[in-house]
Amino acid sequence: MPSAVQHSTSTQKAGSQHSDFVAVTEKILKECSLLYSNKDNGLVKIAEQLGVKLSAPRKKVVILLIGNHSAGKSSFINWYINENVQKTGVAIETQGFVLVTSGKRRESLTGNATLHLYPHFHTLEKINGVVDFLSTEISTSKEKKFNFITFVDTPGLVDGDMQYPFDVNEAVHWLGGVADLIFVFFDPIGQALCKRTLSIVERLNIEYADKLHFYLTKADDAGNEADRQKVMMQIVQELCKRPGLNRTAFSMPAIFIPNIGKETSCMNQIDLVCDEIEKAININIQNTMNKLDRDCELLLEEAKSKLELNNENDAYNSANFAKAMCVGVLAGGTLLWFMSAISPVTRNDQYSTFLQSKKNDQQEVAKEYVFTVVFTGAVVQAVMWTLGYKPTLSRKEKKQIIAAQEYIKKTVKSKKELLYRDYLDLSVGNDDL
Ligand SMILES: Nc1nc2c(ncn2[C@@H]2O[C@H](COP(=O)(O)OP(=O)(O)O)[C@@H](O)[C@H]2O)c(=O)[nH]1
Ligand SMILES: [Mg+2]
Repeated sequence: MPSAVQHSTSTQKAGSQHSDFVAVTEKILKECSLLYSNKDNGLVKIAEQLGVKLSAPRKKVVILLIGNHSAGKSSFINWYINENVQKTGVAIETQGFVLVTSGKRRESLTGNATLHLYPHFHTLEKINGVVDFLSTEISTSKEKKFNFITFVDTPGLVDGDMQYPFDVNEAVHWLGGVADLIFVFFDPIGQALCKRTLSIVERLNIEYADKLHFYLTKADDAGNEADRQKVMMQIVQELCKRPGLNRTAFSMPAIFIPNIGKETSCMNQIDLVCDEIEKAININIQNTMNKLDRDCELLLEEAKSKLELNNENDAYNSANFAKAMCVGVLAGGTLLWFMSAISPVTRNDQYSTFLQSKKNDQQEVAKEYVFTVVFTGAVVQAVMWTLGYKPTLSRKEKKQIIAAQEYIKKTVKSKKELLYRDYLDLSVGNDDL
């Protein structure tokens, strides 16, 4: 086959693999999310009924970009989504935190709107003043795997007199906790060894080492291969001086934005960044399905123990009721006997008087019976109160729990199996399953 034809066939194949990946991933994440958030019988609602706290899985992978001012963070985002949503330049352009995510139409959201879009970002409010410097850029871009990503662009980090209107170190650290990936960008000409960047990275490395990935950016500006190696060695040496950063190996692919940079013979390893993102998206899908699995088990377990407890409480209450009835009937019987013993009805010596005032006595008897019934009821209540009454589910609640159990066992679990098959089919192929 001529090489041009071969090339176009392989490009077509890669293109169709990409659209398959996007379609299947979108379907899995959307359906999983619906299983949680469905207003009528979503898992979040079922969990509420069972008194369990459950949150829907996150659909998008959060990627935090940090680094010195002018390291190329915003340019990377613009390149990835092929749209200039973020300002770039040598001046300090990004002053606050900007979330860049995909959506139906191009829009910019303020800090408070951002917190509504990302409820799990709410505790960021604890850091004074950050929300005023938080915003979201929604882009309609369908480039690469942008559909499944939220980038978090951060203010360029600098040392010295620069005053941030909030505790920037604290805010970056907090965002590191929420992020799935943290990309640290070092550029060869800028202040690659900015102390603020190093101390933030050191702190992040202690808790989130596995999320951290280091890149030498603007590699086209780093001179020839030997210069580039020298810059990289300098950065690594500086990183290793920090006790919290003493790793045995530092991987630091060298990247540059195609078309922005100078002509260079150096290799661009920007594809490795995209691979890392794709890996995180795959992990996110698997985590989402595993979470669905675990949450189903958790809810079934909770429903089962709620019904079991209800049966136990029912049995306990019934046994106590039987006991209370015995005591009540005995007490009531005794009272009736006692009242009868002194009543003119049974007293022979008063028999004639009884006949004379029959009507009055009938009323007396009726009163005695009513009193006995009330007394028996009171004794039953008192005994029940002494023995204790355990709360039980109403018929409606019980029915709801049984319906939820059925729904999870039949509908949710079988849907999850189908989604798993779709996912494996995508990665392994139908024939190998
Ligand atoms: N030569 C070169 N310049 C770049 C590259 N990436 C970004 N820049 C330039 O570096 C400057 C700062 O980039 P920017 O993305 O604003 O950095 P940020 O402060 O980290 O967001 C801009 O003028 C960009 O055009 C690159 O890969 N190569
Ligand atoms: Mg920027």
